[in-house]
Order: sequence, then structure tokens, then C-alpha cells
Amino acid sequence: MSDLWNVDPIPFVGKRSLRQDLGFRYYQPDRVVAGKPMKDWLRFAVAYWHTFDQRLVDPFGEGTAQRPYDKYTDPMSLALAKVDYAFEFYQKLGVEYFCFHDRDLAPEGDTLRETDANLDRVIDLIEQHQKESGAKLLWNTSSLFTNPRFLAGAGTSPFADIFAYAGGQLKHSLDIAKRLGAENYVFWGGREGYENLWNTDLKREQDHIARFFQMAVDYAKEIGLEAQFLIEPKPKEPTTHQYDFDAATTIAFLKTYGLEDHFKLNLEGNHANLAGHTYQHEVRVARTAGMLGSLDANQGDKLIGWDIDEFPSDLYESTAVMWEILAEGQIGPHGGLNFDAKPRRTSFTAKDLFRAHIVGMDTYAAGLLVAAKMHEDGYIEDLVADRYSSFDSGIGAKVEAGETSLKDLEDYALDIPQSKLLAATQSDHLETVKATLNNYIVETLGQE
Ligand code: XUL
Ligand code: CO
Repeated sequence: MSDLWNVDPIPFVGKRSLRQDLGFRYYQPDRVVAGKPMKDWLRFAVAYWHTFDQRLVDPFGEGTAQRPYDKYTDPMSLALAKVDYAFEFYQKLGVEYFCFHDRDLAPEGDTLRETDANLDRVIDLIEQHQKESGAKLLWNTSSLFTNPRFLAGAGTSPFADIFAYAGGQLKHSLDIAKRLGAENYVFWGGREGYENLWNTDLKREQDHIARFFQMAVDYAKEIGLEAQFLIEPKPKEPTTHQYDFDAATTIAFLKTYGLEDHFKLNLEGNHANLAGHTYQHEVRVARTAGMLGSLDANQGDKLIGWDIDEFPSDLYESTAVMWEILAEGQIGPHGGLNFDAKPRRTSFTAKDLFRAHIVGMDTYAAGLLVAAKMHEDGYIEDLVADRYSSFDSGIGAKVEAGETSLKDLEDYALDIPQSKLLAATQSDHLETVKATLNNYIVETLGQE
């Protein structure tokens, strides 16, 4: 293997030391957990935009990132060189999947035709690397939000030429998805929302983006693209109000426009938090609707109100998410766990990119181990079954079977004394449940 990064392949080191560095403590790709190898439960992916393009800028300062390909100054040479670095990175980390936006890969030209030509040169190289390394495309997407032309959206832009341009750009991205064998195709509507309602025709914008999605469905059918389409909800940032606010809003939108059979959801931890939800909540809502597609694994910060895309390190959250995934049997029909995350501005070295992915991968591998132990014991299953058991027989069973009217309920309830009603409620001992979750985390990982 080449050594562009000056880093050895990342080994499993297990419990060797509490002071972890360039090694995994929990992630062992081929270790079987709950009937499947860890790598098949987790299907980790590296996000091109954060890992290879991100300069670690913030609104107050320039980028701090130091990358081994910084020596390339010509944009096209840099774009091509980065692909070599990317594929070595996947192999050294032991990650089988990657994700990208079209504009992560190559500089734009003046026209879409010129831009497509630049992009296709890079896609040729990616295709060659895929053949050599076996790395797979979890998903690709179109950046319909970075260029100034998309200042008021793409599929919801009030300007027809911009809508048309976005459609042309999307078509080329779908062709790339087909060519590279993408397992999914993601739509994140960065600027598909509005700043102010006084100048916005909300109905017309939603009709337009539904039409945009329908054209994507039609074109995929035409070219025989089998990638699962995914919408990634986010409530705000960059626009103040985004149409794909959260999982529930996005599911309602898809059902309103009859698109629900063609799309599932790609859910991101930090986006969930911005919508006022936990990551687990978003995964559960999608599961319940049969629409869980894939995960963008990252985490937010309680103290910061925007999307910080931090690498996941919270074991409580990864346990909750992996509990849902184990209950579901998979992340999604073709889903994976994409690190839509970046190191902090102060972790600016190339090796920090490896360290950041290691903590993310280990956090989810640990979450998988804990959640598997919880499912094995049936702890949550038992407590939930018990909590709803009054619906298993008697009046509850009749309600569930659709055999009751309000009149029946009145007849049943009219003379029950308050003491008997209170006796029908039960404490859920929530504090004990939380303590037990802590015990599962500490004990399961302690035995590793
Ligand atoms: C932005 C975000 C995107 C999408 C892909 O918050 O999550 O990177 O994942 O466009
Ligand atoms: Co994302």
C-alpha cells in the first residue's frame, strides 16, 4: 500500500492502554455481534466534503487544516491528487464506503457542460480506484446550495432558470450514481426553505420541489438506477425555515405528494438536536413509518445552537441509535453510517483526521455491543410490553381491534371510582430505567 498519509493501517489494539491513540478499542470489522459481523451492522462511510475538503473554517477565522495535499495549487491537479489520498485513507482506516457531493470533487467551469467535464475527469479516477480497492459508494448527492446561483434555493428557487440548471445538475449526478454503483442517492435541501414568508409562495415552492423529486424518480427509472433515494431532514441553517424540518415533516411531505414509495430518510444526529429531538427519536419516527434509509453520524453540543458536525463520542447516544438499528435488523435496506463530521478547528493535523474517525467508529461499535446485550436480555422489550399490557385483554384489546365506540367507552367508564382508576396507573420507575442503561454501558464495555 502507498503511504501518502505517513500513517500505518489502523490496528485493533483492544484494551492495551487507557490512553487511546491510533488504534481501535472496540471496532473489529469481522467480529460477529447479534448474528452479523460488526462491519455489516455499521457499514461506515467517509464523507468527502468534511474529511478531504474541509479547511476547518468558522465564521470568525480562516481554515487551520494542514493536509498532505496542500502542495497542489492548481485546482484540477488538487482535485485529482485528492482522490489518491482519499482511497488510501479508506483503506488505512478499514472503511468500505464513501460519500460525496458533486462539487466536493472538482472545480466548476463557466457552464454546466464545462463543470460536468471537470467532474467526469475525477469520476474516471474514482471509478479506477473503486475497481482496485473494492471501496463502494454509499451515496452521492448534488450540491445545490454552495454556488451563489442557489442563493434562494434550487428546487424551490423562485427563478425558473435556476430550477432548470439544478435539474440538469441533478441529472448528471444520477448518471454518476449509476456509473459508480451508488447504493443510495441523497437529497439534502440546503436552501430549500425560506427566510421570510412575506415574499414567499410556500405552496408553489413545495409543488416545485415535489416536481423536482418526481423528475428524479422518472429519470432513475429511465436509466435503470437502483439506488435508494433518501431525503435528509434539517430544520434550519442555512435557511431559517426548511421544508424538510424533521423526519415527521418530511414523511408528511412525501405522502402529500405521493412520493413515499420512492424515498426513505437519511437521519443526522446534529440535525435531530436542532429540531428539538434526540437522534433516537428521529430514527424511531422513520422506523415506525417504514422509512429508515441511512444515517449521518455526528453529534451536536448542548451549549451551541448550530450545526457543529462533531465526530460522535457520546456512548449513550450511540447505544440508543444502535438499539433502534438492532430492533430494525439493519440501518436501512442499503443504509450505512456516514461520518458527516469534522475534527475541531484546534485538531488541525492530518493524523487528527484518523483519530477523529477512530473515536466515531469505536463509539458506534461500543454502542452496538451494549445495545446487543440489552436486546439479548430483552430488558427494554419486557418493560415496554409490561407498560402496555392492559391493551392485551379486556377493554384495551377491544379498542385495538376497532370494536369500540365512544358510547361503549362511556358505558365502561361511567361508574369506575377514582381509586380504581388510579390503581390502573403504574409508576414507570424512569430513574431506575436510566440507572439500568448506565449499568449496561459500564458493565458491557467493562467486560470487553
Ligand atoms: C448539512 C449536511 C449535508 C448533507 C449532504 O448539514 O448534513 O452535508 O449530509 O448534503
Ligand atoms: Co448530513
